[in-house]
Amino acid sequence: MNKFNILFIVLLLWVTMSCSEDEKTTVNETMNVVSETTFDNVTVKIFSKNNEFKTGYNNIYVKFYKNNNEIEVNISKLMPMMNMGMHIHSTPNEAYYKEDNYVVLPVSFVMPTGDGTYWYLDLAFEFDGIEYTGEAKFKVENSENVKSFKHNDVSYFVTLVKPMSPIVGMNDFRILINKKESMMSWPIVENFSVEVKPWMPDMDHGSPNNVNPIYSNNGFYEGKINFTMTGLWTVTSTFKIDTISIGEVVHTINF
Ligand SMILES: [Cu+2]
Repeated sequence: MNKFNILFIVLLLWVTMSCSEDEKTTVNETMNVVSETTFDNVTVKIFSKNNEFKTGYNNIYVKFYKNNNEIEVNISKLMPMMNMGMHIHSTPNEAYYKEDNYVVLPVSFVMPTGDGTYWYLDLAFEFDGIEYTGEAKFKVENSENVKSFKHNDVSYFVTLVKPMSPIVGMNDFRILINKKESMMSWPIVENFSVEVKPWMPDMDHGSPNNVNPIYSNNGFYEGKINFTMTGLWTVTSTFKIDTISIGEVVHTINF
């Protein structure tokens, strides 16, 4: 083997090793502690992969600690709730699951934390034969990602899930639709047909080749939107049941 070959192999090994190291540390590097609450002697830490939670689709990551050591608890309740002073309400959420030692709870926050209000996880869990219950509070900032409309006195919430990092050209378009049945019940909506229309209000033009979202699963509808240039776009989604329009929402995307 000549010198050149050895150099090449060393270089290849170095590149491979640094890549796999990057992959391993990505989760920790981007995970931020959003809040920390202690229930007697157990601490609940809430994490986000972004700097903060925003209205719209988020994963809430949760870990439990005793004496600074991670512990595994038996959860019997993990519900995202908002306390608005006069009343409390929940928000659209999926079942929680475990991933990389985190308990992961996908939610769509329908409103931001405001004056005299707060978001919290309503928690009940057991560790070492002791039952713990309480509230783990956290903050939700405002965003443009959740819009709502009313039809027959029922409110529908439409969460923009994709694109979160829009590009010039074709973008995956993904929305989540929930119906507010009560303060605690936000079921998914499966029976809408959706028409999507991107528009650049400052320039008075739309774009060609958009693909209307169709229902996929778990309340998500998937389509494509074409942003032909950067700038401020409105994306109007019109909802129909049996070809009859029942409402629309407008999401604003600026990039
Ligand atoms: Cu609220």
